[in-house]
Amino acid sequence: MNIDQAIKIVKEKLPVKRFNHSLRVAETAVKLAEIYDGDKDKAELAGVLHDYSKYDDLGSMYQVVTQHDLDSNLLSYGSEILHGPVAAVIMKDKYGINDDEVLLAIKNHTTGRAQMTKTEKLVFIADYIEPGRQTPGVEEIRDLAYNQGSLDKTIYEISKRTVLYLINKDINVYDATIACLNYYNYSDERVKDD
Ligand code: DGI
Ligand code: FE
Ligand code: FE
Repeated sequence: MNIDQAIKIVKEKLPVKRFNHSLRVAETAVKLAEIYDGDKDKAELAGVLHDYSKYDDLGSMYQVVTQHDLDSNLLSYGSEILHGPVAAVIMKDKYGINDDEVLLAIKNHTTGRAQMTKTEKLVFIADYIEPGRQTPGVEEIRDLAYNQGSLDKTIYEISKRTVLYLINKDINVYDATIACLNYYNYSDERVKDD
């Protein structure tokens, strides 16, 4: 699928605010790809498509999880966690996207995970810092991403904030979210392999 087709299906599927968010995530991911020597085309495509399933009906999402043998723990969560994994399946099966980096970036954009590919990192960060986001403290994360030269540090700081937010609200934290937090913890002394 080329970028124009991607924009078209997302525009037809999502409300205008969410469509505009998707375009801003794509633009931000491309900017980050320029800074961090990533693949701009993959970052852009995954950015445009990442929230494709954001408002899918929950029953159909659970069906995708079961029929495609996705992590059964997903069945304990709502659309917040499901929309990435479900969109990745739809992009592969219905729209024929075969690029694993693009599919993984869509799949894991909400939670992150340990050992992300470059494109996953770019989209994960772009989703948090795109210019429409007004989360308290987001400026600090933008500064890290644009000026401090470390994708991994940026990921850790996003993960940390997300986990603290969830715990404070007594919301369950999904396994991949915790795995991401631990893996990118730069205070931890394990040698990272990427
Ligand atoms: O889809 P977006 O709104 O653009 O952003 P997103 O896909 O990053 O979703 C953010 C939401 O996902 C936010 O409300 C926090 C929630 N979230 C992230 N990690 C977890 C989580 N929710 C639960 N229950 N568990 C998690 O581990
Ligand atoms: Fe999302
Ligand atoms: Fe998003």
